[in-house]
Formats: sequence, C-alpha cells, structure tokens
Amino acid sequence: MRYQKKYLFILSVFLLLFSFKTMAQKDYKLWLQYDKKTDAELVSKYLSNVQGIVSLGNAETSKIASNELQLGLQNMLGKKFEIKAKIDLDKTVIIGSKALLSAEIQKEIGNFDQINEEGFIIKTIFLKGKNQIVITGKKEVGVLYGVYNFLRLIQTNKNIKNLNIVDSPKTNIRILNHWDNLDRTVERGYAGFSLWNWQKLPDFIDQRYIDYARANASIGINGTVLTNVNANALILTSQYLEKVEALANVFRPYGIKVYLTARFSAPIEIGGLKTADPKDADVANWWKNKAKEIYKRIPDFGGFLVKANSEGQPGPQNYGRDHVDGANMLADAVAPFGGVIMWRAFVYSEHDANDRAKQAYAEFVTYDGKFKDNVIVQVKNGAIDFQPREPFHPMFGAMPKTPLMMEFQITQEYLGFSTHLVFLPKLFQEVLASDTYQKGKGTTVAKVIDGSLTKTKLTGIAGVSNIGNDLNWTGHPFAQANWYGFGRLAWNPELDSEVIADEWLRCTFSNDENFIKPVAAMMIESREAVVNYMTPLGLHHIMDTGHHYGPGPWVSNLSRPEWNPVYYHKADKNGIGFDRSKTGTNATAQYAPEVAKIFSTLETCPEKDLLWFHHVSWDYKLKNGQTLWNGLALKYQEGVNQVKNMQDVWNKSAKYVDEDRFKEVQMLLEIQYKEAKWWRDACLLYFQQYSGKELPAGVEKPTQTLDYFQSLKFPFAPGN
Ligand code: BDP
Repeated sequence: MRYQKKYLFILSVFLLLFSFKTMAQKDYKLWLQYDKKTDAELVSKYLSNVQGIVSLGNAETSKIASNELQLGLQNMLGKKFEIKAKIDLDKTVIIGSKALLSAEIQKEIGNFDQINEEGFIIKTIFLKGKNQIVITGKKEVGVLYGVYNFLRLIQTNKNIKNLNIVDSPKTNIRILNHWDNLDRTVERGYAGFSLWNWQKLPDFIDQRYIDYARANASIGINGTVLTNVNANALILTSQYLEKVEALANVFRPYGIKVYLTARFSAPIEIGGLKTADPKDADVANWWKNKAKEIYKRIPDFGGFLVKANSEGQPGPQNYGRDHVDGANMLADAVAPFGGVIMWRAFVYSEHDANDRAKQAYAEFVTYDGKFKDNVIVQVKNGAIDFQPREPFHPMFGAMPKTPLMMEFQITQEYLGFSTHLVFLPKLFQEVLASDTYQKGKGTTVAKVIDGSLTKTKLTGIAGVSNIGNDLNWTGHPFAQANWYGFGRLAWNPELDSEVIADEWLRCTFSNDENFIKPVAAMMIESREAVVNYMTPLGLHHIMDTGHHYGPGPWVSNLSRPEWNPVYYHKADKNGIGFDRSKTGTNATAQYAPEVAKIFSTLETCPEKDLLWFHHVSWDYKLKNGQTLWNGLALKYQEGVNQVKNMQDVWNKSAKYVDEDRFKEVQMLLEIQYKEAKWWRDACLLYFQQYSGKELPAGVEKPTQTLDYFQSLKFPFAPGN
C-alpha cells in the first residue's frame, strides 16, 4: 500500500512535469513551431522540391541559417536532412551570400542590386541539368532572413515551386525598446521580469538570450535597446558594459545590434563632473571617451536612445540648452564609430498650459534640419500617449529635413495589459497608412518613415517591447502576434495586418482553414473591440491613473492637469470631448491643411476621432441618427458584445489547438469580458451624471454603482 502510494506520487509528479514541459514548449516556441505536416500529399509535394541542404558559408551566421533550415525542414517534413558543403544532389536548397556563390549561380540569380545590404533573394534555378533553390543575399544576415522566409512558406503551406522572391527591409533600424530596469522590473511590462539577468552576466549565458535573438531575427528585427528610457546611468559603467558586451556577442550573429539608453546626467552621476551641460567641453569629452570605451568592447554598438527633459528626466534644458544641443553633442561622440542617436520627441511640460497634444510638435518642428546626420528623432504614433486609438502624430509630415522614426508600444499599457487580446498590427497599420499630405495626397506616415519621401538614409521603427521572462514570453499567447506583427511591419510598413494575422496563426497554431478564417477575423476585430469598450468615438486617456489599469474617468486630483482623465474628456452638462478645432486649442492646425480641414469641422471629422477634436453636445446627431449619448452608450455595449463574440469564436477552436494554450486563452478572454463590462459600466455611470439621460435600449444595466467602481484600488498593478 505504501509502495503503491509512493509510485502513484512519482507518476503524478512525472505527468505534471511532462505536461508542464509540453505546454512550455508550445508556448515558448512562438511562431517557430515547425509542426510536422500531416497531409501526405503536401509533404510529398515539398519533398519533390527539396531533397538536401548545401551551406556554402561557415561564418557563425551561416551556421545559424543552415541549422535553422535543417531543423525546420526535418520537423515539418519528417525526414532527415544533412547539411553538405558541396552541391551533389538535385533539388537542394543552396544557401550562401553572393561572394560565396559560383559565377554560374550568380549569373542565374541575376542582379543583386535589386536588394539592399540586408535583403535576400530566393530563386529556383536550373544548374547543370538540375533544379536547385538558392537562398542568397549580399551579406550572411540576408541569407538568414531568406531562410526564415523560405521556412515560413512551408509553415504556411505555400507553394515552393519556381520560386523567385526578392525582398529587402524598407527601414534600417527595426528595433525593440525594452523598458527594463537594472533590478529586472519592467516599466509597463506585463510578462514577468526582464530577460536580462544582470547579476549572472557576463559569465552565465541564459539560453533565453539565444532564443530571443533567434525569434527576432526570424521577423527581421535588427536592434534592441536593452534598458529603460527612464534611464539609469549605471549601465554605462564598465561593470555593466562588460555584461552588455556579453549580450551583444550573443546577438551579433543574428544580425542584432545592441543599443543603450543614455541618461543625460550620467557625466555627473558616474563621471564625477559638476555639470552635464552639452556645451561644456569636459562633458562632451566625457561622452566621447565613454563612446570609445563602449566601441572598444562592442565594435558594432548601435548607439543611444535618449529621453531628455520629459517626465522629470534630465536633459539639455536643465542648462538652458535645447534638444538640438543635446542630441548633436551625443551624435558627435558616437559618429566616429558609426553610431546613431535616437532622440525621443515625447515631451510635454508641467509649465506649459497649452494642450498637451500640441507640445511635442511645438517644441520640435522648429528644429527641422538642425540635427546632425546620425540623429533620428523618435516620435510616438500619436500626440498623447499610445492610446487605443489616436490620430497620427502631426510631427509626421512636418519635419521634411529630419529623419523621423516611429515609436509604437507593443506592450499594452493602455490596452488591458497582457490579459486582453488585442491584435496591434491593425492599430499600427492604421497609423502607417494615414495620409500626412506632406507632399500631397498619398504621402502616408509609412512613406515618411521609410525615407521614400524625404530620401533620408536613416530610417527606423521602434516598438516598446512586451517581452518578459514569462514562459510564453509575452504574458498572453496572442500578444506574441504583436511582437511578430511589429517585426513584420518594421520590415515592410505597408504590409497588411490581415496578412500578418494569417501568417502568424498558421505558424503558431494551425493551417486548418476552419480555424484560420474565424480566428483571423477575431484578431482583426479585437482592436476595434478594445476601442469600443474603453475609449469609443475619440475619447482618450481616461484610464485610472498611475498604473493605467481599468477605467478612471473621474480622476481629477493629480497635481498636473494633464495627468487627470477629466482634462481629456471634458464632460459637462453641455457635452463631452476635447475641442482641438479653431474654437478650442487649434491643434488641428498642426496638420497639413488638407488634413486639418478634415479634422476641424464636425461634418468632416471621422466619428472615430470625434471627441478627440471636438466638444459635442449630448444631443448631437451622429451619422446613424443616434444622439451622441445613445451612440456612445451603444459603442460601449458593442465593445462588450465583440468580446463575447471573441469568446464564442475561441470556444469553437478547441479541436485545432493544444489543450494548454486553448485553456489559457479561454481564461484570459473571460477576464477580458469581465473587464470590458467593467469599463462600460464605470464609464457610462460616470458620464451619465453629466448627460442626465437614460441608457438606450440594447445597453445592459450596470450591476454596480459608480461609488463601487470609484472605490476600486489596485496598489500592486503590474508594470507601474
Ligand atoms: C508613458 C508611460 C511611462 C513612460 C513614458 C515614456 O506611462 O511609463 O516612461 O510613456 O514613453 O506612456 O517615456
């Protein structure tokens, strides 16, 4: 009996560990599942094109590429593939950069000028009477990108016969911004602690660093800022730089450069200087020496990301200097080594009574053309702060002589943390496709940042990372799609989010059309759902303050006006919304006249942005004939209904998905549904005090009082 019990115990521990492991593996593997194909016909079709692998290079990057190809093909096609150095078979996949290809193959490939330094070509060629697939690029990293692209074709059941794919990234800097602190907490991070284990570095190399680099390379991300924009100068001490170097060594063969945030006051804090004035010769020298020290360790160090004179961070203005002085001083320090300064434009001042939405533009646009060549100004997608929906930032389109890079937030600070399923590429695409009219119709934000408009050489897209040390990296299994989609859009800002959703689902879960169709539609709709249940019709920044978890439209007691939600919605007896038209703050005038015209009148302003730009009476008639109050209430309800619908879709997907991920998403959607109702009820009860009107038919009655919602406190909400 005792023995039996003991065996049962051992067995259950084993089973537990086993199930834990399989779940961890599925979740952990992201979009690189390489599931074995079960359709025999499809497998034989693939095998009729791919029989072997030939890898021409032996650099570290080449090895990574050939191992990946081998792993992917073996797992998906269920056959052993050896990696050979010589072409002796028909139907091999030959991988190698241009310099390694024979003259004969090069001729077959054609013009390498079709691609840039990081681009790739995948082509089926006929060589000595045999069919071969060549994956090549000008550099090995291009080959690596080509390999991931080729594997994705098979992952997504695409044809690989007669291939001729020519592709290059449209931006140079495709970068994650980690808001990771040195104590491993992550500002606005909802997926655990920071991946970077500073205490164990440089000697202990966590496998996760390698897997992180691999995942990023697979979607073309080529840079990572390791540290928080609210920076700690210690990262620039030699004690930490040694650790940074260890990470850079891991990332390098995957084509990923390391960048750091530079705390502007570092010369004082760790340099022993009395000032950090950018015009002070000792200060400039200190940075020059610091750059030298860094580049000695990390010859391909990317450069610095700087948040200066914003939300209490030090900056040049502390010394009566401006952003140009600060950025250019740092630019001089890294220029000899090819480094870049990414200078953030996220500024608003407590001493500026002006509409917060206008401040970054007001401060920066006058600097157009004044920054050094290796400075790129990093601008958030919208003028306030990563809201569920914001009109595009007016700085895009207003600084033709300055390289501007996009900053998206992948982590869901204002979009339900990692408990809400929100497919962000839909949001990103909406911004990128917005027309700035900088040079007439069709000059979209995408064209501003990919440099095609201004011919700037320095281009980029940054994404504030949603990655932490959770088993599944991102907290929510579907938040992996936001990391994935960010990378894909950084590579090509004109990619369609529907294509991204389709690719990601196939690579992550299943190719079954019965699964893909409804679930892709659910992902696409999820963005509008969150807008509807949080901030419909152009409302914004009405989250509870500090942590930004849940609704807090009533908050009005914080010291700075623009920290209070009441500043943004301005609800009163007459109506609701922020008047940014001519009769208000005239923020619309920061856009090109064509755009300003659309936003500034009630008749032409898209209803999705209505309350962003206008203060509108509760009885205002919406296009569908509803009053504003009824329309607003119905939007909140629609958001809740959309989440219910997402649950229904997911509940029908059980048979296509492993049990663990199915259950995880199911539980998370249940939380999302609860919280969507919380948002609806809290906001409508609060606004109802001003509208004085009943809820229209079709909107569910709140089950709690406004007092109850206002009494909720979340002292330990994550990421704060
Ligand atoms: C805000 C975040 C804050 C960041 C800041 C920034 O709440 O944590 O430090 O943006 O981007 O959205 O600098």
